[in-house]
Amino acid sequence: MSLVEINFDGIIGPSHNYAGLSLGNLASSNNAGAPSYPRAAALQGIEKMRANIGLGLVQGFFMPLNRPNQNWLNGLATDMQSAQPHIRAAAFSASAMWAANAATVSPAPDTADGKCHLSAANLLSMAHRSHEWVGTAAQLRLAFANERHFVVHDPVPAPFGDEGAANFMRLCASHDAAGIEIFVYGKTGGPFPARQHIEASKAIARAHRLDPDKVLFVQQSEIAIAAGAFHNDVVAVANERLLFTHEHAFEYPEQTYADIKRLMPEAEIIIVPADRVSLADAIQSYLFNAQLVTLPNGGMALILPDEAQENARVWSWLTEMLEGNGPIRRLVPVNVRQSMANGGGPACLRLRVVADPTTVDQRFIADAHKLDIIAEVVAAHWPETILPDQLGDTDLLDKVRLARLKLLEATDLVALA
Ligand code: SUG
Repeated sequence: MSLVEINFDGIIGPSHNYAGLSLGNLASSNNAGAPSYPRAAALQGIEKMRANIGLGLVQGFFMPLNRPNQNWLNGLATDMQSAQPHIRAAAFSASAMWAANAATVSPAPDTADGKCHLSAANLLSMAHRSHEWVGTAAQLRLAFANERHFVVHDPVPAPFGDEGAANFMRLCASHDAAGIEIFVYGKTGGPFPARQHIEASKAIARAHRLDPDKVLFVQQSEIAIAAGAFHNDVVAVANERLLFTHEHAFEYPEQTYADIKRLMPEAEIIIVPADRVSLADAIQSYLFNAQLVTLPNGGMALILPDEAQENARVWSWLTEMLEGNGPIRRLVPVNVRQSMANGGGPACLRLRVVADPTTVDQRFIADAHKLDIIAEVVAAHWPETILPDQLGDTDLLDKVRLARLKLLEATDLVALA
């Protein structure tokens, strides 16, 4: 059995729109009310998956969830026609596209029972995300149904907020070796909420049966959250023995680096200094919201948003780093602008799972042919554009529901309907 990293991307759903729902996420607030382009958005996501397959990476995907979420509206005793605008927008959001928030994943080499553990995230800090977990958990239970290899957990109970893998990092000699797991929680974020609570992180570490000596709980810096780093993966990313981080990502950086070195002496830490790349530039460009991946022929690549290349200070720091012959050997910019405009970069769109791909339900594993089929459904059925005042429009709601059903049919996943 060979354990490899599989990146599962959330397919961008047909209801993708800009409703300004995420306080503390500057892109979401700044683009509130702008027209969205769901078809272009989903095709951008599919192109990213194609490019990653082209790099030799193993790629999977998750289906969009059923939106609007009438079950959630039922709980609130309303429907799309009569709900208040913010409730309507929350029920309609395509936010499950950001699969990094779907779950926290502890691969088999790290756990006491030798199984890969996945905990669906409750996402309860944001109303529109707090109802994702029901559909997400159902999907995880289908994709990772093989109980010899996987354990899927329900979310941590309220009021302890959990944002999944966006506030989690793993360092290891290689993906298939036991590693250390780093849970990053927030306490305060100035005017913005700290979404990840330490109680949730600790509960997940226990549920996943991690070795307490191989786990760190690290505090996100208040100034990073206040500057718009609503998730830790906006200011830091790890892969194998490398941590790539902004100087101001953590509240106690020196202690954090020392703890990492204590648990894993061979860890390497690349720190981007604030005098070269400010927190504002890091958050605007999403340079850290990159997929830091190991290429099949060795060496790492950063798959980052085009916005990082367009920021002169960010790009000059990155190109200098590349010349320094460090572990990161390639920069691969990708166009995910529709997602970026809601604060979701390349890393937000994917959930990493280290597993033997043959143990995963094959319907969730991508190849070029399946991506062609998915792209055809998107081109035929995803709305071209959604304007903010259209969310109660019954024609649009019907179109969005039908589009998802067509995708479930085309991928043999009608069981998720
Ligand atoms: O939770 N945006 C998402 C972006 C999630 C990014 N994920 C990671 N960093 N891993 C969020 O804030 C905006 C939706 C809107 O405003 O319409 C939104 O939910």
